[in-house]
Amino acid sequence: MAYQSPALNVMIAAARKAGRPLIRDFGELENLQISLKGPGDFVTHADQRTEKLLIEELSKARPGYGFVGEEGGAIEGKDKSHRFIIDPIDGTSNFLHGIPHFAISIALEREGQIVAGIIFNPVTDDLFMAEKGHGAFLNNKRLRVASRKDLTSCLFATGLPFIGRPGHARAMAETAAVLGASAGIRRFGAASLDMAYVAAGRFDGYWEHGIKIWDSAAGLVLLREAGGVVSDFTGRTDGLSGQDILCANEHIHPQLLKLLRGVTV
Ligand code: LIP
Repeated sequence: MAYQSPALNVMIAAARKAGRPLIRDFGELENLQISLKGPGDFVTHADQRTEKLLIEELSKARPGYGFVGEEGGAIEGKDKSHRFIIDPIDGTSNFLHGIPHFAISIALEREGQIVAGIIFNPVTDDLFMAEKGHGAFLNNKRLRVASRKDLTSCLFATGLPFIGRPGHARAMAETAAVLGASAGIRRFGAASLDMAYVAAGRFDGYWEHGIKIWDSAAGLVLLREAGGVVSDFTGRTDGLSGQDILCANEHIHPQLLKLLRGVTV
């Protein structure tokens, strides 16, 4: 049974509450795909409304905590030692295209350290949760990273830049290097779920450049509590900005790091 502190319970309750209207919106999208205006504005609205709802719910239970969110940026709280890091819809493009692979991601930071995180896909009802020192869970089932030691049998996830984002040549070169050394790569489109899937042993590792702290914060604690190693591309595991992420089990992490650092563009 998962250990759930009062703080984690508050985060779970907020995500479940915000998840219900999000499922309705996701259903509505089917009609909007064919409308002239298209679903873009609708999704922006769903994103903003979900973040607002999460902030309202979390503030009721933890008044004074600060926030940093994808939509609203940073909100200073009276309590300077705590803040929630929120992504209302991680995997927005999937949501927009009617692909049920997106998540509400909430992390709790205490004195600059991520101490708890949840990643919730409201469509599949998958709830990943972790609290520092108390393990990682998926719907109450304890999670552990995969135990593979050989790169050639590993399945990896990554994120790729799209139009308007830098790093296309590097992404192609890194992808080629990993394709030539592993059992394959998936690009599922939601960084938080990619990290959760590594924690669950579904993927053997994941890497991406240039994401944001709200994409990765909950995944950081989940990965570590599942026995994984998370670093940036210098190999640093502490004080991560959450923007350049490489994670895997302790055997695969150094091999993947070496492979990706060897890529030149
Ligand atoms: C997205 C990620 C995705 C990544 C994109 C983007 P959003 O987050 O989860 O995997 O490749 O760069 O950051 O914008 O849907 O919250």
